[in-house]
Amino acid sequence: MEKYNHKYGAEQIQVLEGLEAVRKRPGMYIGSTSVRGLHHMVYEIVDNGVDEALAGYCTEINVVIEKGNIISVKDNGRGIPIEIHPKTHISTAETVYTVLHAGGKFGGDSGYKVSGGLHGVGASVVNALSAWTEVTIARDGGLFQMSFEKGKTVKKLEKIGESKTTGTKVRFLADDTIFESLDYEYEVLEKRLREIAFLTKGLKITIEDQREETPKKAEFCYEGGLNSFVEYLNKNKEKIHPKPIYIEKGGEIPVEIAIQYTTSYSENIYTFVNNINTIEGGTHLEGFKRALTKVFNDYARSHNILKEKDNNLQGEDIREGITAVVSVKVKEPQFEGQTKTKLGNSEVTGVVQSMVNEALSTFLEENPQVAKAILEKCVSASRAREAARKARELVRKKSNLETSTLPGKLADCSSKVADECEVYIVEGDSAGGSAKQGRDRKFQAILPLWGKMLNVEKARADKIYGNDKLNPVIVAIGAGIGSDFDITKIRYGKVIIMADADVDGAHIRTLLLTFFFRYMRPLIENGNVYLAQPPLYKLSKKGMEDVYCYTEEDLEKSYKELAEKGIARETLSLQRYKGLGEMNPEQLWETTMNPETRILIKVTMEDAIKADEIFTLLMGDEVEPRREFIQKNAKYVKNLDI
Ligand code: 0R9
Repeated sequence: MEKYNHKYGAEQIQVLEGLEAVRKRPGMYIGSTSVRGLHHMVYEIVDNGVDEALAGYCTEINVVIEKGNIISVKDNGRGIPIEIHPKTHISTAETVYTVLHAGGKFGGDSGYKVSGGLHGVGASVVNALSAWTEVTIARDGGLFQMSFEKGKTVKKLEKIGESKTTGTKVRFLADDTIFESLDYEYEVLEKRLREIAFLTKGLKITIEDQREETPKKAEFCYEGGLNSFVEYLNKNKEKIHPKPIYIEKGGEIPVEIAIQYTTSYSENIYTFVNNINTIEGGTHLEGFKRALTKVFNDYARSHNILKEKDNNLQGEDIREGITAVVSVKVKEPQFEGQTKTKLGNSEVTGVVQSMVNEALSTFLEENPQVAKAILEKCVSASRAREAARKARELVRKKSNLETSTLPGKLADCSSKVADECEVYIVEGDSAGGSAKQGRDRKFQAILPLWGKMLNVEKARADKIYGNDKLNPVIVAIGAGIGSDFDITKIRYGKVIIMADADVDGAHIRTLLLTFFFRYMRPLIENGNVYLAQPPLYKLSKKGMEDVYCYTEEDLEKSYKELAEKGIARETLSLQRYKGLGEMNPEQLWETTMNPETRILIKVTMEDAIKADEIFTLLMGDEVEPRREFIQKNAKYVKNLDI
């Protein structure tokens, strides 16, 4: 049996120190040690397989969540090189797994490494943060294996058999002393793998969850690439033209774009850089938007759809109802913004802009039917915008939107320093009453909402300004909506949605999140939107301080902890809260509003996108998918009033 043994040299000692640094500050390398970071461990390994696919050598990647939360990722590429590396004097494969950033540095990246997780840190970080890792390589007719514990080599690469195929398989168990939890969410991994498959035309990706009795499975492979992505995003929407518009260009900065318009009023543009979702946009999005506005205006002018006297269509008119995916590959991407998901490379704007200018104007000339259908929609959006402006002015005059008249239902706080102020948007009048009494009026404002909400899916901005449910929310926040929205004017640093933990509460939450997502998006991007988490249960006993539990697991944990203190389960009385209204003001303060003890969940763009998707499904025009969703989720949506 061939062995790749070697003494540790100076480089190897440095290596161990490097991986020790990763274990000391895991957050710096993997983003966080929450489940989010845990999922990134999987993406890092999958990305290495995707790189091999982009280099043209791998056609399939298989991901398995094995029992005990062990992850296995296998690709059918060339296999990681096994020969002794001239610099480290150990096998290249071991080098990749033990030297920080070695994948790129040691030239194994096919010269053009474009894929990469959020942090692009690679195999050695995953290895450092795993209780154990096992790597099996099929290459040169042999099967080779090596293994590690907490980043340290415990079995050097050795030949364990023969193989007729080639490929790499990595199995690892994330270290539970580093991560808060090892519970992978199948749906989260599935969604990301589907996304990668859309972004990597022709690559087959499978996922299997073996943790349950009946394993969950999915397989993704899209020959249509981004076209399939856009069709998937629009599957429940009414399309304005049958096929997505597809543009692609190679070169130094490859760009791939698919566009399809629907009859909806929202704008859904998803952008990716090296397969990473750039939620905050950036220079590629900027270039895309500029070109879109110019091409449609030029076409409308030259085909007399816009007359000489007419104003140009504005960007937002042209983007109403658009679903688009923009994917670019950049060799040295600069990520900026709060969550480091905004592309900063200035050279990308011009590249995207000129390629869209050219390809889209050619497409419109060659497909006049499609051009006409889209422009009709844009012109109608522009008229609606004009109507909205008038409605807004009317409302402003009526209710002094921009001056001091706040909604009558709002119990405002006394502080005027937005950063320290919070507004609780509370479902129902009775909960609103308790919240008003229980709050700290210095910095907490309460806005009760009641009755049936407006369906924002079916309304344009003009209807929203005049709406008696949403108008108080807009006025209380004080920063306008849509393209008028000005984050510097917000009156509260925290906008907190407080709704019951039942289906009606979920309905209100979905509605408000969708509204914020569509009309006050910077509020979510800036991290100002929160969900309050009221307790589900109260455990009490004479002489004992009440114990509040926020989840089922929380309740079980509390029972256990109290039992350890000699308080038996049978002696405790359990109250289940059906709604916020059941709590008195003091209880509401203690459990849900006191900054010292409450639990607040910060809403991310991903939450908002999910809410928007559910919303489109529930409120949109397509009946069949809605029926399917309700049937599938019948036990949760029994009381949902739609
Ligand atoms: C299951 C996850 N897959 C991987 O981690 C993986 C890495 C990898 C790879 C190469 C091929 N397949 C891979 N799968 C590879 C091979 C060759 C050149 N470049 C890349 C070759 O045969 O010449 N590697 C990624 C980094 C490295 N290999 C290297 F640094 F070791 F070269």
